[in-house]
Amino acid sequence: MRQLRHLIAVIAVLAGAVSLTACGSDDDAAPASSQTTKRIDIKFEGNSVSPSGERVDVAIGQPIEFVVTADAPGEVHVHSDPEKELEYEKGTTILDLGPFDKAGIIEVESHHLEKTIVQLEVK
Ligand SMILES: [Cu+2]
Repeated sequence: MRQLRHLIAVIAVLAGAVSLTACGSDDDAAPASSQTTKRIDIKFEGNSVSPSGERVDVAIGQPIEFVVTADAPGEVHVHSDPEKELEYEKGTTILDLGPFDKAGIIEVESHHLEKTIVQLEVK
């Protein structure tokens, strides 16, 4: 009986580790950094997106999350190095951009709409 309980505990730990690495994980996961997460709300509706080209300041090493609300699925293109394509679903999707470790301006675009969503000014 004791061994079985031990096995169950091991499985629970493994399951926890897997869910942490999964995409679009719940937002109750502990942040990797001590800096507060920068949350940017992005709303797609028809052929428009808001924000639309605004510049947003973020700190070097600061975790960044997009909270995307959309009426159709799509993806955002992050002009970081390396570049990232992040897909979102219809409804609300949380996209984790992770922190950036270099100063600079990173454009975030919707290629589908041919619009710049935000320019992240990392400094
Ligand atoms: Cu692009």
